[in-house]
Amino acid sequence: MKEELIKKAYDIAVERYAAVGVDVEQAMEKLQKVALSLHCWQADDVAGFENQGDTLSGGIQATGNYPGKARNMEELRADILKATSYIPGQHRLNLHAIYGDFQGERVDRDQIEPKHFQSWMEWAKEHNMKLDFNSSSFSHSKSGDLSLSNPDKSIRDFWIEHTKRCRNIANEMGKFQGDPCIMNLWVHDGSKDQTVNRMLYRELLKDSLDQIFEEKYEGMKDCIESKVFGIGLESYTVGSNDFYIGYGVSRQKIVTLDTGHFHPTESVADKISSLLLYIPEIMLHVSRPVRWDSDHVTIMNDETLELAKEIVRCDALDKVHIGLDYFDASINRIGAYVVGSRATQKCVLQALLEPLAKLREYEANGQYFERLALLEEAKSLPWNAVWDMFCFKNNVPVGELFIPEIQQYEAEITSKR
Ligand code: RNT
Ligand code: ZN
Repeated sequence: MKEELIKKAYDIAVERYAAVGVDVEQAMEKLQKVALSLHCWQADDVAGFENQGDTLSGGIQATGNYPGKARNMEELRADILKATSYIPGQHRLNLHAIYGDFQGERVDRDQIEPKHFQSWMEWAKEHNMKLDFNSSSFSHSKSGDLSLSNPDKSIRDFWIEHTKRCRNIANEMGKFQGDPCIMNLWVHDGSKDQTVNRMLYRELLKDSLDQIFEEKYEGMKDCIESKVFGIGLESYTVGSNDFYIGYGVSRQKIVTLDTGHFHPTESVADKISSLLLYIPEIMLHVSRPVRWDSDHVTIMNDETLELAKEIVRCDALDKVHIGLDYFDASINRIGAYVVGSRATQKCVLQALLEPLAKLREYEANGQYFERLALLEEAKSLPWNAVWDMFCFKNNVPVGELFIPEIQQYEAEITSKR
């Protein structure tokens, strides 16, 4: 797109927004500081590098078999760099424990060490990226239906050891990068059919978590993620929303809200303000559930917009970490990263451009027609001109211009895999 056109449209947008009391420059500055935590697992359909047969278990599933997925660490890193070159701003990378640099060695989950992630730390530093981390309870011979809540002590201890080691690795990452590594803990534990032992498994999970969190670290922050149900575990989830809210509040842990992990009509946006009154920070897994926790690519839909608006309305951009979590294996995977990341950023930008002062004035005066009218008009204010300028300033393709570039990378690289 012509530079002149981008500037013209931007200048008009600045004026339109100024008329409703919004400072566009300031909104752009704030957006520049929002680092998304990009999930590494979109690049290879959550396979990882353990080379153990790669069957995805733990109630999650990547559907589709679009050609070109990353088959090893070099390809995964190249694809992620390619994706980030089309996403404006500086972002983080979220690794799972199964993505260690194991050098072809079989390293079991209760044996992983910081050294298996050393090359990641160096690579991330070289590319000016900070790392986040996740323990991995799925896709393993000991995953079964229950990991941290397993009544079999040897299995439970195995996963406790794994998760403790993950916290240590996350701590080393945080120290290395001079910025806390956020470590997410999600376990699939649950039951396909009715259980008569809901309490038992939850007691065990609570006890496992207490053991895992005993060690205090400066370089990392813990977050815990609930879910409604997993595939094959439909009747009961040990780590439910209530379970983790209770745990998070009582232990002051970060709660992770995955937008695919609630009942379809439940508003995740509504949860931000309540949670922030009781816990210090929130981690988000922004996703797109289609009828279930399907992990479709995030788009700029009402749910994501509302979520972004709530963060800004709560003035909580520094307390809410925005991570992505989806894995669509049916389309170009690099394209999936770019579309989902840019959609999330567009939502944050629109939230930052909301004429909040005026809206709050109306609300305080009981002027509800005026509030509704301005909310409606704000939807069509020229935020897209600001977005184009943001992309332009960040040296990434403006508008749909990243499509041919991803097509070219596909023709030259990923289609040949
Ligand atoms: C699963 C959770 C979890 C995973 C990743 C791979 O339902 O959302 O966050 O998607 O850890
Ligand atoms: Zn998630």
